[in-house]
Amino acid sequence: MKVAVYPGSFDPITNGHMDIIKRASKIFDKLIVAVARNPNKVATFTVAERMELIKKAVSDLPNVEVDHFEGLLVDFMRKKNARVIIKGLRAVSDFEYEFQMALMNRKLDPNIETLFMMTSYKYSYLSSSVVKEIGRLGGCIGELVPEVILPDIQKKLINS
Ligand code: COD
Repeated sequence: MKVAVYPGSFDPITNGHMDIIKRASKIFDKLIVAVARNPNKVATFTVAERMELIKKAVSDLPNVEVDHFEGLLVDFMRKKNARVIIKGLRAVSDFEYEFQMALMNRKLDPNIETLFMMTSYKYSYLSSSVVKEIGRLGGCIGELVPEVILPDIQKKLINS
């Protein structure tokens, strides 16, 4: 069984993330969306909230699982018996950081490969930070996040 892991902060999940999830889930038998808990980074949504939002958004994708991890991604990969990390690339600016992480993860575990998927053109400008900024200022984020979780995200952002 080919298992891949799509790790990220997902604070919160956007339509850009969803596009990668949908496309990767067609290639692998199982895709695990892994929410990173980073104690050094202040997140807007708790890990539990981020997982809940993703679960709602992927409810129609039967081979997609939602999980979380703390610590090294390669340790989580081994625990899940997965060898492939999926990453999304939006622009050249993503490349340097992702390239460094891919090489470092392979150094930590030579059995692990990182596969990059190019963003769809219409999501190339989209990030969780942009969603949070627009949402907090009362702007329309309807086309930026999955419809099914739009009210949850709007409510949290207005109150944060
Ligand atoms: N279109 C396509 N892809 C997108 C889009 C979009 N619009 N928006 C984001 N993405 C991609 C990102 O490029 C990334 O691949 C993924 O989606 C998740 O994005 P974010 O922003 O939610 O998450 P990040 O980039 O903050 O996640 C970083 C990790 C948590 C994956 C990383 O820090 C990590 O692996 N941490 C664990 C600790 C560890 O093992 N460190 C050693 C690494 S060398």
